[in-house]
Amino acid sequence: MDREQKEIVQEFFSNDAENIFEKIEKFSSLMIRYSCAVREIRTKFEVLNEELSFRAGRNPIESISSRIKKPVSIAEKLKRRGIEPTLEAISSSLNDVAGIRVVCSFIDDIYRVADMLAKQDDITVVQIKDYIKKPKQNGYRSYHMIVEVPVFFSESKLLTRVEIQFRTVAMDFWASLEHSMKYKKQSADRPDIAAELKSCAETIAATDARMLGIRKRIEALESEEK
Ligand code: 0O2
Repeated sequence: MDREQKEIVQEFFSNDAENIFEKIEKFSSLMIRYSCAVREIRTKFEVLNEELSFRAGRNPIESISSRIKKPVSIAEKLKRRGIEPTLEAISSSLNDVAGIRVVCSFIDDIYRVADMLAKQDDITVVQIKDYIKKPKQNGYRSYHMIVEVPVFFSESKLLTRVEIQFRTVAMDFWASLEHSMKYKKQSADRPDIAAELKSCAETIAATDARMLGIRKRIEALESEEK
């Protein structure tokens, strides 16, 4: 944590020194709520994957990972947006405190699995950003969905937001490397490097489309043989 980050977290927790323990307890309790929401959604994907792989003989989901945003990243994001850093602001203004990444085999698996989740009656879809149909300027592709899921505690039911990022293995490969290079070096923003990265993203998207085409041809041949 650098000095500026330390100051942001200090501002978040200790403006009112008398209440610091109460604040920390409330913050921890909010984070428990997010981690329970993540568990609920992960289980839903695991169930879908098990069922779909039994029916189709292949796994539509390659891997699922999750994270809870670190306190310093939460405080930084609120500050960046000019929002007073309060507990209320975390749950009302941030959609990505709880995050899940679902890596699928093929592009059509993304839409199928996302749609199956969206149709579950305890899930409310709050927002969709389809960076597959409309990639970001730098070439980033992924399907983002913000959902609300109820988390049942001993005396309350709390609707909690989770950000889900759906990607193919290929999109994930590009995004992970792009993120690590951008994170480490300012020079990753140079126009020539940005253009090369974008070109890689396009090659990857074309390969994703060809792989889907190959799978469909194999499926068609297999159903002709039956
Ligand atoms: P981290 O460390 O991944 O959590 P919103 O949250 O909807 O209010 P935001 O943050 O602009 O606004 O949302 P958006 O566009 O849906 O993107 C959120 C996340 O998508 C990012 O989280 C990244 O994980 C991923 N992402 C978006 N654009 C890119 C990109 O160009 N490259 C890569 N590699 N990932 C991207 P964070 O907040 O950056 O952090």
